[in-house]
Amino acid sequence: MPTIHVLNGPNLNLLGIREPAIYGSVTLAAIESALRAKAGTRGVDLTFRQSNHEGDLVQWIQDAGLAGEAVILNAGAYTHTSIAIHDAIKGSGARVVEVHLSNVHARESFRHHSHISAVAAGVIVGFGPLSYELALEALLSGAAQQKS
Ligand code: CA2
Repeated sequence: MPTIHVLNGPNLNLLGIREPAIYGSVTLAAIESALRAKAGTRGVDLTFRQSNHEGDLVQWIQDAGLAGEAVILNAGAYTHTSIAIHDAIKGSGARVVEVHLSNVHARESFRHHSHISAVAAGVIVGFGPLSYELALEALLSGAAQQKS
């Protein structure tokens, strides 16, 4: 059974608990459940993880890429700062779909640039929890083929 890794960056553990006006009231655990249900019907094994530490994300991306397994990545604020995550995607050849809950382009200018987009197969922003499901659909459909 193919494995897809869903990786979540800093502060996403607060989803549904704080700032509902921006990020909504759905928790990360609820996003995981919905995604697992969808993946289960499509014969895909999911890992779903969150970390507030950049190095964890770098390691998980490397592991997935070197194993030839795809990644759905919401790197949180590291999206806008992390050359290490960019390098991990590029260096391991990970096939990554970048996702964001909010429309980062309609927010502060420091959220407009992503270090991940240039090495991602595609980017889905602004659809709340549905962003993750659209990313899964893109990977399952074969649309997200491009590797970094
Ligand atoms: O929209 C997204 O998915 C983001 O990746 C979320 C990040 C933000 O830094 C990116 O620019 C866009 C922030 C995640 C923090 O999530 C929170 C949730 C509830 C309360 C506080 C933070």
